[in-house]
Amino acid sequence: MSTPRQPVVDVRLSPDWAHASLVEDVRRGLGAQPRSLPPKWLYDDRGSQLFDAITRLPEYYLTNSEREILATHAAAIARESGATTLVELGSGTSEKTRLLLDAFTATGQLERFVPVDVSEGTLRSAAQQISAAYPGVQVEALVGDFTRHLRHLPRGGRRMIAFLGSTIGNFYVEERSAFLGALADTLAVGDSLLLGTDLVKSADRLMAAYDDPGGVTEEFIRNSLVVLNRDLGADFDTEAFSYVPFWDGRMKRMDLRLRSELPQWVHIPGVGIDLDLAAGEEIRVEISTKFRTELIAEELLAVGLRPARQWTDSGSSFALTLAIRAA
Ligand code: SAH
Ligand code: AVI
Repeated sequence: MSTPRQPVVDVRLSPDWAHASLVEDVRRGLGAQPRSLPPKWLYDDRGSQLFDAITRLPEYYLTNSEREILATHAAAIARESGATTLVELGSGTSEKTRLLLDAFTATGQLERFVPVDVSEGTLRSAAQQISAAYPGVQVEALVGDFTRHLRHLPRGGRRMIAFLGSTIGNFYVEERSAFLGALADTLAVGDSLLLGTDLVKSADRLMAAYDDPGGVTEEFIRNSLVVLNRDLGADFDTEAFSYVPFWDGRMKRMDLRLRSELPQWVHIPGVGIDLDLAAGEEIRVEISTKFRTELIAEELLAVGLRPARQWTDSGSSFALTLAIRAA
């Protein structure tokens, strides 16, 4: 009987590096107008748990729609990618990814799974569980920032990078094209990208998905201030903020903000800045862009990734695109 292999965990996000990066992001984002925060700081342990709870909300259709596509087409994805290494960026719990792992192991082609995430606790626990469930697959987890650490992805074999959940929608448009370009540079000719994207739909349905009656999404967004209070010694009065989600039809994105209902002086000693927030002033915590299928194909082609297949779920809510790195 063979002993199950232990996951290898490569930590590129040392506590010092992560802290310096948080300080820099907060200085740049909160110091500017309009004030904003990058979404990667939403995923401390509590934030990761809250996101997991969001994926189970009946209004948050994204996860189930993508799961339906994976359940239907995972075998075709395994076949057409021909990948022997599956990389997953922003993998979180890798729960839906099991559908891919099942299909890739059924063909006998999969040698290695490389989940990548900033949220170390969630990643370590997912890596353990996947190692135990797929003993024939070497799990090489990477604790890192996918905007900074792509060069640390293991090389060799035919690779497919999965970027699921429409996490690409959380980038601003210029960050998105830079990121897709960096992904294309990382891939060898014939390697592939599997990209999950949420599609444009009615404002009512989108608002319901991002403003659930139980307030889970609100708590997830508000948790960004809890992170700043804890990690930077800030003194945000988190209860003095209200949650303001809205659909920006021009930019085709949900815009998720926190509005200070009172004038507040906020000290952020870890960054060495003070914020003078007026009553009604807003901080943009996250955007979530929604796509048209043609736009996705255009953006991929522009960086040398040739869309080979595109699938949607039965409700046409969500798309998965398999693109191959062209010569
Ligand atoms: N792929 C999962 C999780 C999506 S939530 C799904 O489809 O359900 C977004 C995930 O990306 C979180 O686990 C978060 O920790 C991770 N993440 C966000 N920004 C990141 C970054 N810059 N680098 C690496 N991981 C990041
Ligand atoms: C991870 N990301 C794709 C989610 C989204 O839908 O944009 C994060 C999220 N924010 C609020 N709810 C879910």
